[in-house]
Amino acid sequence: MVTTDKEYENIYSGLVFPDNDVYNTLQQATNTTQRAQEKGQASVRTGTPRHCCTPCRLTPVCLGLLSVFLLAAIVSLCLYYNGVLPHKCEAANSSTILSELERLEARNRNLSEQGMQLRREKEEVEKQRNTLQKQLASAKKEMENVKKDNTQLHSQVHEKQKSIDDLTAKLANIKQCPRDFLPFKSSCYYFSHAKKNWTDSRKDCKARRADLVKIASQGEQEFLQHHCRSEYYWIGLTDSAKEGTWMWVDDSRLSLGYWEDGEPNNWENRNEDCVHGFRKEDALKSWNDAACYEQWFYICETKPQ
Ligand SMILES: [Ca+2]
Ligand SMILES: [Ca+2]
Repeated sequence: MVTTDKEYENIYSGLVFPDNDVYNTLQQATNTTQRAQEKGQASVRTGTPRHCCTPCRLTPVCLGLLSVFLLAAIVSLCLYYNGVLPHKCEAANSSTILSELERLEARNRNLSEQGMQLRREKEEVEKQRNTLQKQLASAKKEMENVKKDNTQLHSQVHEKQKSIDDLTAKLANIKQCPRDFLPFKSSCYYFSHAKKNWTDSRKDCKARRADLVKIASQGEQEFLQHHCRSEYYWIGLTDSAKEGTWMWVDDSRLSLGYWEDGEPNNWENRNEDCVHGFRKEDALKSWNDAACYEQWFYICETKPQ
């Protein structure tokens, strides 16, 4: 009897799906073939025609070849999964490690170059810093010298200013008498060259920024006597405000006079209210009261200007 379709289906299913029990299927097929051969021999013995058994003899051959192929496939798969794949994984891991190592080496080289660049920049910055420190030290030294010179200059300026102030003060004290005035001690004196009455004489003195002379000391009296050329000169003394009360032009009252003997006498009640002097030899006895309208020389007095 030939192999049934069900049995071939099992064989092909075992080839297509190796995970099934291939060996069981092959064994069933082998058993079936053996039973078929035994039946075929029986048929020969019983006179069954031979042309019906030719395909039956090819089937075991095919099944044997398939078994060999399957066995080779199974061995290859076992070798692949148990031997080749780990090697491939190790190779892949090694390749990844080498790649990572190369990447790290490249990064290390970059970092080294960056480090060298930073060191060079650091050296350059340190060099610039040292240069700036030297310049700063030089500038500080120069500034100190300038400050020292400035202090000395300030001291010199202060001394010069003090000298100028002293000279200015001295110059302020050195005042001169006006033109045509003669100095004596702290005053200046003008001896007129024209004769005027007492009132006009005083007006002329004021026009010269002065007034009729006030005689306050014996030395002043003697000085005036010396310069009077033996003439009469009006002085700034009068009792026109109150008879007998002699007042100076600065409204101070007479305390010490240098009158001639018998003067002031307001002679014959002629209203002698103004005083002239100096024609006498005795300087300390030269004043006389006279009428103010008389024409005499006059003496003006002022301070240095
Ligand atoms: Ca008088
Ligand atoms: Ca008189």
